Parts: sequence; structure tokens; C-alpha cells
Amino acid sequence: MQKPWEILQNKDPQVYQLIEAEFKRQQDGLELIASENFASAEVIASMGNVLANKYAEGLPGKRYYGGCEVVDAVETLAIERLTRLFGAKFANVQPHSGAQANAAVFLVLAKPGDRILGLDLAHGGHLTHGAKVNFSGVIYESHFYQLEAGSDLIDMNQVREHAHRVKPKILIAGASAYSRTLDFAEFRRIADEVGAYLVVDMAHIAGLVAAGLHPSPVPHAHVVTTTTHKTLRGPRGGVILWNDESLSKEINKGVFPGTQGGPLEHVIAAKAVCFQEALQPSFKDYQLDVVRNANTLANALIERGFKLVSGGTDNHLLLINLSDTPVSGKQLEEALGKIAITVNKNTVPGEKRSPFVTSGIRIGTPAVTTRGLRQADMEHIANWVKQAFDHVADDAYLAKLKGEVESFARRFPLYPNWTS
Ligand code: DSN
Repeated sequence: MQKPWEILQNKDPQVYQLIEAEFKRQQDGLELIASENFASAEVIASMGNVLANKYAEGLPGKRYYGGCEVVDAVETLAIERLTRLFGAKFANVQPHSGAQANAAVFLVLAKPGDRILGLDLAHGGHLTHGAKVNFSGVIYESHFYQLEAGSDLIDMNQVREHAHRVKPKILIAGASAYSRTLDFAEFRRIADEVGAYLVVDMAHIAGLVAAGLHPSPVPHAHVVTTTTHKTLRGPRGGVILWNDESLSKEINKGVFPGTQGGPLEHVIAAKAVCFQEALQPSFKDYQLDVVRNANTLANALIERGFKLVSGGTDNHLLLINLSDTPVSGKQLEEALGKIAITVNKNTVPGEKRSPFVTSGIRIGTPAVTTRGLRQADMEHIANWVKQAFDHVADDAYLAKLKGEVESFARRFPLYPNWTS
């Protein structure tokens, strides 16, 4: 089967070459960014087709354009599969991203100036959970709970105390760099005590939730948002789930016309394909391997002398804490980049370096697990991380290691059915 972008080779060689270069980068290296994954060839194919031509503002059966009968069926199928996957009553599959999903939900649950309470970005939270540089921190009065010093865990007593003091309109649970299990039932109890809506952003762990490997927020939260491209392994995009019918009209309005125009029906088709994949028993096996790989990698890094935030992981990611070392997150990210291992620098609790430098490295196993790496392979990765750390400024040494990583990565072909 031809690569889907082969059609560009003669028509637009510049873009063709760029896509080829990215494909090569993805094939030749090891992808350890915790929020990335490799969508199936089927998911990718369902994004590149004529559904991209259609305007469909509104919802299935209630559109502002004619000719929507087919995209209505596509979107209805995506909603049906998604609600089945997560056991939710209602869903909107139109958000273009997780940030858009959060914007739509916040727009209808809170008014400008209302208080919102989420996990501090520097402690593993997310930009859209109230960061001052984001709409959520500009429009709302944002407050933050932090990880408990020492354990690096979310301390529910602190969350409760903070919520009682601040009385937020929205309590947000969810993280982009937290390696432990979230207690959604307790978050909901706290939200009820202070009269807040509980919004859970499960973007990072959605695949684990779908597979039953992390408790589901769906029975507890007023509203759940997620992206579809992280552990869930679908196209880049977002969705919203909820159970209370009285919220339906408002949430749907929050997406359109509140924060978006025409939905991307080609991406919605790819979301439907992703949800169907996630409903298969093999998806659970995949997520089990993701979690096992993360755990094995965490232990292998600890054995090599690294400290991890919270001492380990329950999920798909871990955070190396470099606070006590002369090497910064930025330096280690760059050194790993030179050996074809992609990670991102990340702040750690009690961060002393700037957010552009940081003392942390976030590592996730979803993408390499899709690629076929298993627990024994995590030892190699831990060795390479250690060697990059030990030789962070030795470009000649790193260049040698790069060859080793690349020949290892090529043993796990990406999209083996594509030929050119
Ligand atoms: N940027 C994503 C992440 O890397 O976790 C969150 O939106």
C-alpha cells in the first residue's frame, strides 16, 4: 500500500519532502513524549478524505447547511461509539482539541471573573486549567492546588481546604504530568461540599480509563473532557462527555456557537475509527503493556541512580527529577534529542530553574509500546538515558549512541504496510 502522501511527490515536492522527513524522524527515533502516540493507518486514512470538504455547523439532524445527511451519520456513529466506550450518556465529538473542549465547557459552566481551581501547572497541571497566560487564567480568577511536599502526591486534604477557602465555580481534576492515580470520587465529594462543578480533563489517561486500568471519572464528574490522540491513540482532537441531560443544551452550545465554527467531520470520522479500535480486547492488552513498560522503565531508571517525582508511576508516564543534579531538564532533553530519543523537559515540584530550563524530564511509554517495544526493551532505554546524562556535553559520544538508538528503532517498523 502506498503512503497516503505519495500523491504529492510530483505535484508538491516541497511539502512531500517535509512529510517524508517527519516520517523518517518518527521511524528512526524513539518517541517518549508522554502525550504522543502513533495512530493506526486506518485512523490516518480516515482523516484524509472528502469529509474534509463539508461544512456542518450545528449537530446531527440540526445543521445550518444542506447536504449533511452523510456527515450526520458519521458524527452520530462517533458519538455512539464514544459513549459506549466510556459508559457515558452524552457526548460532543466536535472539539478540535483538548484546549477547545475545556474552553467550551468553561464558557458554559462559569462566567468571566468566576473562580476556578485546578492543579498548578508547575506541579503537573495543564495550561487550560487556569494558567495566567491562557484564556482560563485571563477570563477566570484561577487558583491552584499543589503536590504535597515530600510525597509529590495530590493531597486531597489540601484540595478540600483550598476548595472551601476559594469556593470555586469549577473544580478541575486532571493533569499533564502526574504519574499517580486520581481519586475522582473524592474530588466529586469536595465539589459537592462547595457547590462547584467537577470537570475532569482525562486527556493523558483516557486510553487507560477506556481499558479499565485507571478508575473512570465518568460516574463522578459533571463533565469529562479529553483529547483523542494521547493514550487513546486516535486523531488529534478533543471530545466532551457528561451524564446529566440538563447540561446537554449548554455544553453543545459551548462548542458551537460558543467557541467553534464548523466541525472537522474528517477528524470526527477518524475519532469514530479510534473509538472502535479502543473497544477491541486488543486495546486493553496494549494499555496493559503501556503501564507495564512505564513501570519497568521507572524501576530501571531508579536502579541507575535517577530520582523520580513521587518515586515511580501508576500510569503511562514518569518524571525524572534532576533538581539535585548539575544537569537541567533542557540539557538532558537536548542530549537525548541528539541520540534520537524524543522527550520533553518539565518543571518538577519545588522547581528552582526557569520554566525554559527546568529540573525535570517527562517520559511516557504510549508511543514506543504502539511500536512494539516491551519490558525487556525498557532496560535499553534506561541505559541510553543514563549514558546521555553522563555525557550530556560530549557530542562525539552522543553521535555514537545515536547510531545505536537508530538501528534499534528500525527493528520496530512504523506502518509496515506502507511502501513507496
Ligand atoms: N501538551 C500536552 C502534553 O504534552 O501533555 C497537553 O496538552
